[in-house]
Amino acid sequence: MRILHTADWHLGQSPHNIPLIPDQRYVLEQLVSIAERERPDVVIIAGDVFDRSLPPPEAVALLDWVIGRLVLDLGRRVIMIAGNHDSGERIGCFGGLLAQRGLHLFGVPSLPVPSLVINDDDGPVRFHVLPFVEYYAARYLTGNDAIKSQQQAYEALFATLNTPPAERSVFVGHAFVTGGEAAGSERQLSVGGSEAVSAELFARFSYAALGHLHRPQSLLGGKIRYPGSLLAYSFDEAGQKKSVSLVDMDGAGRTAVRTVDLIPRRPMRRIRGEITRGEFVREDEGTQPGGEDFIEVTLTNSEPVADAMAIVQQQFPNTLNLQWEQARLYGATTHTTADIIRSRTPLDLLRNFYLDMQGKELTGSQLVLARRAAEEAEREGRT
Ligand SMILES: [Mn+2]
Repeated sequence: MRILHTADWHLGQSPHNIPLIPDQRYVLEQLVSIAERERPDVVIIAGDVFDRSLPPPEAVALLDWVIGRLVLDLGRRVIMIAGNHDSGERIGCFGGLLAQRGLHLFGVPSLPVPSLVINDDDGPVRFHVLPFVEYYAARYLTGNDAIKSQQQAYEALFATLNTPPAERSVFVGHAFVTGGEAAGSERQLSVGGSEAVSAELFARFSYAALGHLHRPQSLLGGKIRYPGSLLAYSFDEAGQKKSVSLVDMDGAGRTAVRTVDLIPRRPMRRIRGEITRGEFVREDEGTQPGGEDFIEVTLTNSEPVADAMAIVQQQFPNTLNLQWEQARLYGATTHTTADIIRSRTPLDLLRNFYLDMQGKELTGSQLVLARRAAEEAEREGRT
C-alpha cells in the first residue's frame, strides 16, 4: 500500500495581501507529477484545504483542477477532509456521489467515525476518517457532557472505532498532538493545553495521517505524521523545506516514510542590513537582488530612515515586511510590527510610544490617567 500524504494547502491564502494562487498552482503541479511517478494507491489531503470557510473563486478553481488531475487523469483515489480553516459542509458537499468515482470527502464529523477499506495485494487496509472536530461538537455528537477537552473528545470518538487488532489501519485527521512542533503560520490557532491530543491515542493504528502543523514531522516513532504545509505561509517559516510524504505499508502494517521536496516559486527569506547614504547594504550575500523572492528585511540602523521601504525595494522588489532591529529596545525580537501591536495592551503601546518620543517613562499620575482612558476605550469596544 502506497499513500501520498499531504495537508494544509491553505488555498486562497494571501499573506501580506499577496495572492499566492500562482505559487500554490506551481507546487501542486509538482504534487501531480509525484503522484504520476509514484502511483500511490491513495492520496490523503488531511485538512485545511482552503484558508478560510468561504474561499475565493480562484482557490476553488485550483482545487477543481488538481482533484481532476489526480482522480480523472491519473485514476488515483483521494481522501480529503476538512480542517479548522475549512467549512466542513462545503468540503463534504456531494461526498456520497463522488465516493463512487474514488473521491472520498469528509467535511463534518459523524458517529460512528466513518471508515473505508482499500485493498492491495496483502489484503485490506481500513481508513478511519475524522475531519477537524471541536471538543464541544464531540460533546454534542456523543451526548457526553463530561467532554471538556480535545483529549476527552478523541477518547470518546475513538471508543466508537471498529478495529480488529490484526487489521492494518490508517487514521486520517486534523488535530494538534502533544509534542508536535508548530511552524509559525498556525500561530493564529490555538495549539496548546486543552487543544492537544496525546500521541499514545494513535498507537492503535498502523499510521496516523494528520494535518494541522505546518512543519513536516513524525511522532510516536513514525506512526504519526504531519506532512507539513504546501508553502511557507509566514516569515517564521522562511528557509523551512516543504514536502509531501510518501508512505509505503507492508503486509504487516509496518510503514516507511519518504519525503519529496516541493520547490516554491517565490521562497520566503529573511535578510538583515543597513541603509547607508540612501542605499541598502545587506549583511549576507546569499539572496541576490532583483529576484522575485518574498523578503522580510531587518534594518540595523540606529536612527529611523525616511522612505526605507522604497530604498530596500529598489533591490528587493518583493519586500513585504520591514522591521527595525532597534524595536528590540522595547522587548520585541523578530516579530512584525503588526504582531507586536496585537500582542500588547493599549497601555503598553502608549508607554512605549511615550518612551520612544520623550525618552522617559510616564509618571505615576500620567499612568493613572492613561489606564483610565484605556479602560474606558475598552468598555466602549474601541480597542
Ligand atoms: Mn493549517
